[in-house]
Amino acid sequence: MARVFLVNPPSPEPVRTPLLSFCHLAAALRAGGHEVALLDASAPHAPHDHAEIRARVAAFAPDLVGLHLKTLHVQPAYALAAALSGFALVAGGPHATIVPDEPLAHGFRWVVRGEGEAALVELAEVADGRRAPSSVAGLSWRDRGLPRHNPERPFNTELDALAPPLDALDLFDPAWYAATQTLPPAGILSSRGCPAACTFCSNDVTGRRFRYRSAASVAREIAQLHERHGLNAFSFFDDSFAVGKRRVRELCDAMAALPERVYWTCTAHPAHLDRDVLADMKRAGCGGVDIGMESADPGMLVRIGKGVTVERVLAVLGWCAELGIHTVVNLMFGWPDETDEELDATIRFLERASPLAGGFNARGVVVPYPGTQIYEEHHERFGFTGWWIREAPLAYPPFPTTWDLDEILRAYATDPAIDRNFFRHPPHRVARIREALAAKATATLVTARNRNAASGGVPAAGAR
Ligand code: B12
Repeated sequence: MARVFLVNPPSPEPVRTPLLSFCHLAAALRAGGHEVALLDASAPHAPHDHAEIRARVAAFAPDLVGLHLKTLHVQPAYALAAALSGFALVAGGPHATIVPDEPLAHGFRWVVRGEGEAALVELAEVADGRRAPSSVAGLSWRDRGLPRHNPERPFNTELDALAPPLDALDLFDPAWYAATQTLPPAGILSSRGCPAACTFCSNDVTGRRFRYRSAASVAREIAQLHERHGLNAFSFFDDSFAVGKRRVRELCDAMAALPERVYWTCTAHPAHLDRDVLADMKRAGCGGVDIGMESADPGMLVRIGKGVTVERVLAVLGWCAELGIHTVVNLMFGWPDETDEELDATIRFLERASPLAGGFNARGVVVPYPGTQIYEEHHERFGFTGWWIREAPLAYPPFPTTWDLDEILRAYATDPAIDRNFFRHPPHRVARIREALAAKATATLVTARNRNAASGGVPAAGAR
């Protein structure tokens, strides 16, 4: 039996719900017979001070201390790793998966690449002395000072066999989120992976191979959410919820058959949505869909590998409006080599989509995450190699916490990534992107105001 302490490092952009990946990891460790403690230091009211975090970790006397790494917030994570020197540190998460050598050079002894449940349990067995590190697939480690990368671990295809994530929820202190009762995770995963090949997407952990849980297994988790927490509203955190018409229908049937009516949102690719699928989803309690579109210029949609047309998105928005499903359309600006005309096509689309869409995403300037095609193709040309570690972190303002429209406008209408101007757009285009961000935020506010007026002030269930 090993003792494992997991820490989600403090982040300038606080997250107000328990980290779903920690629920999965902690539940797997417990199911494997190990002792787990955790600290979500990214939560707004959790301890953020390094000395206090170190004291908590030390009090648990762990054999392993695991940190979750995302690219955008890796600098505060490495600062925490330095403060935790002396413990056997293991890194995991999207950033650690893409650049495993980097955490190894920042005080970590181990790095788990990819999905972590089975690998972390096996690493706990290494800590126990029951296993050799070379036998853990997907593990990178320092072997006599030198980085060593074990072979890849295949994607987990047995998602129904995962330990139930709700079994680890008691490890999160409600006070970290200013809650009085245990706070449930905001999300459920019905699948992992996304078959699309978008040039900007950083989904290296879950990858392109689509895998899914049985409808019965998902329905069981939803029923538990209600039994244990009285909750009947949640989001699906799947990369791409609507893959596979038969699968979606089975899942929707299972949700519609639950004794309690549920309300949920998801993220879906417009190519997977048609009127029938959306009607199934609505029947099963779908209140909102987050739609990835990114550009409304036909040539740009091809260049970024989106696999969708402007007409298709408008059709999806029309079906959703007809069925009463709230939509959030994701649009981004500042693509590599984006021309004035291509940018204007997206700005003009806001007007076409506004009468149908529930709103648009916050911010929206393209960020080249490591491992993505747009990073690999352009980092040398534009000189942004290793930006996440070489430059000051991008200072995103926290997301609004209230339905205060002015607060929403402040958070949505700006984006620190435009100041960074990764793809060296000329000044007139940077100015145009700033206008586009403001136009997108305004379009969201106008639709929100109209909806609020129509519903007597009740906020609609929005996607993220
Ligand atoms: C839901 C979600 C969110 C939610 C999280 C809510 C919550 N309480 O959990 C919210 C809205 C808060 C969010 C915010 C952001 N997100 Co987000 N999010 C997701 C999404 C859709 C699902 C996350 C999830 O649960 N995945 C499922 C689990 C199984 O995967 P996982 O989280 O990677 O964890 C596994 C492994 O990574 C590993 N692992 C993870 N941590 C650790 C730690 C250790 C020690 C070990 C051993 C292993 C390990 O094991 C886990 C279980 O298998 C992913 C897409 C995706 N496919 O993951 C994006 C994703 C993680 N987000 C991303 C980004 C960019 C962000 C933001 C930075 C966005 C922004 N501000 O611009 C913020 C960061 C906020 C912050 N302060 O951390 C990127 C990260 C890319 C990167 N290279 O870092 C992703 C991958 C989306 C993408 N395709 O680009 N996000």
